[in-house]
This record gives sequence, C-alpha cells and structure tokens, in this order.
Amino acid sequence: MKELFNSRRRFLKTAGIAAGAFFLPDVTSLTETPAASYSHTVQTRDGAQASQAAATQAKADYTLRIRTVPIEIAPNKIITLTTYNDQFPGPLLRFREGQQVTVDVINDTDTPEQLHWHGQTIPSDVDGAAEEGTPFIPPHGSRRIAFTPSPAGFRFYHTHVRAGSNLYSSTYSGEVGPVYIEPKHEPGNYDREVFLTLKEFEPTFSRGGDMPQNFLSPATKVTKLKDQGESAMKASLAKGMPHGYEVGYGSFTINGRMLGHGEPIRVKRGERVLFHVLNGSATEIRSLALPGHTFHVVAMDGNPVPNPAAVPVLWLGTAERISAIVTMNHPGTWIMGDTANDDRRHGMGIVVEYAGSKAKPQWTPPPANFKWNYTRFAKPGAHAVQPDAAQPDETFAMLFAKDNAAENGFNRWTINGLAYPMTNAPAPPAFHLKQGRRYRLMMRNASDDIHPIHLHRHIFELTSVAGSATAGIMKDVVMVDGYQQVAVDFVANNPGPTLFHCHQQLHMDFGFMSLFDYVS
Ligand SMILES: [Cu+2]
Repeated sequence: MKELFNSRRRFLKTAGIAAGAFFLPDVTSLTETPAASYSHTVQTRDGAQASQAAATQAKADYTLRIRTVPIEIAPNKIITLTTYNDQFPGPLLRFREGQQVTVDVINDTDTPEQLHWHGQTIPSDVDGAAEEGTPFIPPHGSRRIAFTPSPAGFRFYHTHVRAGSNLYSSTYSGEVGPVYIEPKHEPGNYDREVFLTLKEFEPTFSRGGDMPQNFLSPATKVTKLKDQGESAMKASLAKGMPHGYEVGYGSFTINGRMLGHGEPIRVKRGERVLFHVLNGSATEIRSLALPGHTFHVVAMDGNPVPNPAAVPVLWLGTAERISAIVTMNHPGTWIMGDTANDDRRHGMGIVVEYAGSKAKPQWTPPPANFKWNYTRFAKPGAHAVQPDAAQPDETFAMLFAKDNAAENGFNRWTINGLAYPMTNAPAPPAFHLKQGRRYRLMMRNASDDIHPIHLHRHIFELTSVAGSATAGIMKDVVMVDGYQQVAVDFVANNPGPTLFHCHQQLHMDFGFMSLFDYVS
C-alpha cells in the first residue's frame, strides 16, 4: 500500500506539467490561518492594493487569480483566454474532506466574476452563483472565502457569469479547473491517477440547427413531448424564422493542448491507471475512447457507482465527470480521443504511449453500436418496481421547452412556461423546499436537444431514465435526451437559495434556469 501511494505521488509530481501544473497548498499558512480571517472580503478598485491587503492578513490556503493571458494550445497556436493562475486548465486543487479551506479569489479583469464550486454541498454565499446571493468578486478586487469541502470525490470549479451573446465571456473562455476532495479513506486499487479536462476554444455562432446525436439509451421517446416540440418548431419556421443560434468551435483540447502537441500519457504494461475525466465545455457533449482498451467506470460526477462496469466509450454531457480505471494491457502508441472524427482531427485527443513503443499514434474507432446508458452502473435489481428507492415526499413536474429564435435570434428556453429573466435582476424562487424532505424532479423535455441538467449544492439520485426505473446513481448533472423523461430524487439537506439549470451555456443564459428556496 505504501509503495502504491508513493508511485502515485511521484506520478502526480512528474505529470504536473502535462495534466495542468500542480497547485500545492501552503502547509505553513494552513496551520497558521486564524479563525478571524473566515469569510473576510477585500474589495478595492485597485488589484495591487487588494492583493496587498490580502497579504497583510494571514495567507489563504489557496489563491486563484483570474486574468486574461495568451495560452499556447499547440506550437504557434496562441489564443487569448481568461484563466485561473495564467494556465489552462486551472490548477488542480486537492482538498481534504471535512477540513476547512480558505481561498483568495483575485479578479484582475474589468468585469465582475463568480467562482462556482461545482458538485459541492456548501453554503449559498460561497457556492458561486449571484442568483443564490453569492457576492460578486468585483473587477480589480478580490474576495476571501472559507468553506468545508464536501463530499469527497472529483469536483470542479468554473466561472458562473452570464455570457449571453458574448463568446469571450464565461465558460466559453478558460475559467475551468479540477478539484479532488480526498476521502477520509482512499480505496486506491490503482497505480496512477490522471486528470483530463476536455475543452473547445475559438467559438463562433452558426444557425443551421444542431446535428442530432443518438448515443443515449434507452431511446424511448414520449410521443406527446415529440408532438409538442415538433409542432412548435414547425409553426416558428412557417413564420419565416430561421433556426436559433448554435455555437461551434475552431480548436479542441485535452488539458489545454491539441492532439499531438502535449506531453503523451506514458504508461507501462500491466499498470492500472485511474482517469478522472471532466467535460469542461461551455456547450458540447463529448465522447472518449482508447483503442484496444476498456474503461472500468467507478464513479460518475465524483460519486462511486453501485455497479462499476466496463465500457468501450465514455460519454459526458457538459460539466459531467467520469472516473474510470484502464488496465494497460495493449502495448503500442494510441490516440485516446473523441469518437467524432472532425473534432478529434481538430485536437480533441491525447496520446497514450507504452514504455518502449516507437509506433506512430494509432486511432481505431470503437464499436459503432455502443450506446451510453446510465442505468448500466445502477444498483442491480432496482429496475422493476424500485423497492429500494424511497418514495419522495413531493414531486415537482418540470416541462422544458424551446421557443425557436425568439430572443433576438437566440432560442428562448422555458421551464413550465417560464424563462429565467435575462437581466441581472433577481428572480423569485419558483420551487419551495422544506428541510429534510425528499423531492422528485420529474423532468420532461419537449425539445429535440439533449440537456445536461445541473442542481447546485445537492447530490441527486437517478430514479427513472426514459421510462426505466433505476436506483443508486448519485450525480449533480444528468443528460435529459430529446423528447424524453428523466426523474431524479434528492433530500433537501442544505438550506439556502439553490440554482437549477441546464449547463449548456447558451441554454442557461437564455432562460433555462430556475431558483429553489427553503421555506419553513
Ligand atoms: Cu440545455
């Protein structure tokens, strides 16, 4: 066990450059930080002053500086990105479950910022969403936050401001970074750990309509939803409306480098590598395959799955994470990449190189008939009548719909007929929670798009996917396929305003958002 731990640490150190430079907590300041610095806020107009003011107090455990810098994603291919600490992805932050951390977030840009701790169950004032009441980090100012990381597992952090039609803003740029919260007990049946952040850059608008994707299973559609969505679209096109804007990308990266232009992942035969894969995209769904190998999925969105299973391809909606072990038993030099040829050829891949292999990187497509089905990783036997799933105390019915091109050429998205205001004015909460009760969100998608739906500050359990009952899969994002129905349950155990939204930036910015609150 000790040796395993050592080899893992060594790898983490040497892989630091390839996997996004490492960020080590300052252990001295960690023990010296007085309780008085808790939640202290520094807000000045001058960035230098702000950092100086922060420095005069005890140093924070971590500092994240938001700044716009040139980033090289391939030789002679330099793009301008707003980043955390001048790198993409942002530094990997390793927290320990239950041990409080302080973080200074310094904003060197001209616009207010929000830093969201995705997948953590922390208070609303530090969660990082203005809609929940988290204060903005002012332009050229900073904010010190303190929170107790939870739960253990693979989380991430990203900006949470509205981009609207500005493709230089929010998650279209470079403000994404991984978080790993070390559990109190690490199972650790692997030799190495590799973090991968998948991200596209150079976004542009198009309006030809999006390409349909049919990788999800079960594929059962709800006729009523289909009829509703198709008749709404037909009526809009008949009025002479074009399709609403979609976003496409010019370059594709894993850990900030285009395929062939980063350090390869160097492996040895027989090694078991634990990959933590993050889809850091603003809008895209991603796939990932490694020719000749299978992924043994052990966790989704950082939470262990009840039934770990091997698959040839991973599929991740925007903001989803998958942790999967690959046994390196197929020597050679391989391209681990997206199954979409065009995206892979434009950079969405990374080379996996066995020790001693002199071959050129090879790609072979995975089985074409493979479908992604969340319930494959569920508690076995929970399908028929779900005897194990506790019945909810209350069910919220949610209907998702699209008004084609209704918002200056952008699609307007509604939940139960309501679009979240596209101003910065606070909206009244639409759903009310009582602490301790178990809720079911019955989500019905009357559009043909796949929506990666996210709930802040809570972890939910999948209870039904396209008509199949299921149990035991704990997540914070779930893809709801076109004209399908998905149910998730959660316990209201974290009082405070809570945001619910589609994680597709273009959808959330144009109405696809709702606020929950706690009432007594
Ligand atoms: Cu969406």
